[in-house]
Amino acid sequence: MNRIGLQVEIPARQVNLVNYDITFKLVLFGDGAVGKTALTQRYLTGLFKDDTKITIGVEFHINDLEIANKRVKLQIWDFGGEERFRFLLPSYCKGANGGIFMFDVTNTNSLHHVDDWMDVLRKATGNIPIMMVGTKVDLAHNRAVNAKEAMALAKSHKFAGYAEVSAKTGVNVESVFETIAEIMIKRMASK
Ligand code: G3D
Ligand code: MG
Repeated sequence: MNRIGLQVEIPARQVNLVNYDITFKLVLFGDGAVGKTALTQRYLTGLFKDDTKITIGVEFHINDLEIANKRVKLQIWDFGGEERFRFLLPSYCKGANGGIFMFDVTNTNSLHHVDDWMDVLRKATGNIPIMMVGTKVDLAHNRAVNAKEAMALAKSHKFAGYAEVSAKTGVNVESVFETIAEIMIKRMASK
């Protein structure tokens, strides 16, 4: 087979891989059991599995989306929030373009640990855009954090935005990832 024949045979998928306009690394973080893995799975598969296994160390996933006429390859890094994995956090954050701090609206402590998480994050990443996301809003009867309080904290920590989601019902799941992707694009354009 001649050279030209070989070129014609390159599979379309492989060609597409080099065509992505932008790749963003997005890190998810927050206490164990706030729902990072469930949110990621809901976003990627449209399903809520109530038997997510504890995340050991870090898992990462890729999703392709189109925002503002740009093709974005979103790398979603899902961090195991348990204490014994914390030593991994600075290297996990390396090269991140954006982040989502997640807490569980039925668990006040998970919100109040925001300072611990952000201290490490800011040291490791500088001034990347980070959204604050309250999870499990389907559990309205168990709600312990109100939106006003969360929003005030989000403002005082200079988060790029605040949203409330449920991986169970799917509410706001897609829009959170699209919003942070848009913010990352804007941030990139302003540099
Ligand atoms: P983590 O990855 O942050 O550690 P997980 O958290 O995604 O593993 O979720 C921890 C638990 O919370 C799981 O329950 C999961 O099903 C539940 N959960 C996650 N998101 C939601 C949600 O939006 N609504 C409700 N009702 N539950 C949620 P188990 O029982 O497996 O520990
Ligand atoms: Mg997990």
